[in-house]
Amino acid sequence: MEVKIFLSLLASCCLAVVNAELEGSKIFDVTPSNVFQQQILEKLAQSGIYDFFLLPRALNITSRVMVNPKDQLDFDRVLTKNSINFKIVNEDVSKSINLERSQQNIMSRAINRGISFRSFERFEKINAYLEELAARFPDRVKVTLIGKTYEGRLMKTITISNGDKRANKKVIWVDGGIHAREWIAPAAALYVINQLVENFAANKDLLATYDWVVLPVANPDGYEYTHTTSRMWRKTRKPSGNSCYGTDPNRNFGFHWGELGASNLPCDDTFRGPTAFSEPETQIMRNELLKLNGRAKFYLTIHAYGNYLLYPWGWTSGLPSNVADIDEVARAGAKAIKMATGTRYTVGSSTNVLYEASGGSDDWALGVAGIPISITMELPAGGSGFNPSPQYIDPFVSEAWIGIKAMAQRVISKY
Ligand code: 0X9
Ligand code: ZN
Repeated sequence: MEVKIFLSLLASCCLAVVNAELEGSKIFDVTPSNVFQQQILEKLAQSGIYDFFLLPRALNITSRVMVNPKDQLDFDRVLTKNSINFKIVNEDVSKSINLERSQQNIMSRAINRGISFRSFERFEKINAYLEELAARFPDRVKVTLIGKTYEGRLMKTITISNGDKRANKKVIWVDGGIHAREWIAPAAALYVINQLVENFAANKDLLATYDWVVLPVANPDGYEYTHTTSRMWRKTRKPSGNSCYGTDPNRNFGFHWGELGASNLPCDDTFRGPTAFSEPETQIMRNELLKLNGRAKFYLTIHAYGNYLLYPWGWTSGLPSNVADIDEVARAGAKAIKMATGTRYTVGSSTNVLYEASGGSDDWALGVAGIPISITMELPAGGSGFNPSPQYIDPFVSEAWIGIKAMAQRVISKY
């Protein structure tokens, strides 16, 4: 009994810590219907005051933004004054996050061994799962310590093969969790691992001529911070000046670094960092991808959200010379998902279908590492918030896997 009381006190204390800053925050869907309204939304997005989950990108396209209680009056005024269409899709973000946490707690208590796709796993448990697979399937699985994060967490990749030990096989690289709060991304990367290793017989064709290297959590410090302290954190955690923390890893890669769509202000969510590759986490990714030395043919980075299959470039509206090949792979993914579940994905270059954002890992993978097929997969959002609630992890990640398999098959048959 006493233990129960203690546990519930502990839960209420920590929920409050995680969500205090989000109490009363609302999420708005806003849709500009003329150029003037779109410019206003772009200004609001650039102001750094509001947390745009989906940035404004075109007329009649809805963007989603979280607004703190202290800014709501002003925000409301701007929308009303300019007759901008909006809908409040979440009246109090802290309440949905509390709900997510209690569902998380229930599920993770129910499952104490291995990983599950019924709750979002913590970083240590994800690493433990990788090691467990290496111990259970030593012929087909290798775990590599690739470096340490700013806060000292161990970043590990898992290399999955069919056990034939042929050196220098071609490689498919998958990473998830470059952005801390996009919890569904590490879950999807884990599902890729789970299927390739534990469901090997069904997927062995994907491993016949290729090895897969998966980095399930590319920004572990940020990921843990979203679990312990601030659910909507996006960046890494190294102090970056002005008493602000973190760099947006997806603005920190060294290809057209610091150009459009990347902030130079340390407190902004899209801060590009003081220099290209200023962050240990992006350096580690760069080094690993370069070590593959031309073997990697497909770079896939998983994000959330918006149902997009994006490809370079994100720094210009121009297109890479092999755009037809990349587009074909991305469309194969979108088509497979559409046929399986009916979910629609938008396919196109980042700049042309989403927005300009330079310093992304996908642009660097193609532009510098020379990986011919480079794609950012933005998984769907859940409900009114950022991520699906835990009961939807399984359907979301298995749907993503259908698209990933189709893209991989296309790459394997072409290269
Ligand atoms: O803005 C981003 O970094 C990605 N969207 S997200 O909502 N997950 O933050 C899109 C990145 C697309 N790629 C490039 N712009 N290079
Ligand atoms: Zn992202």
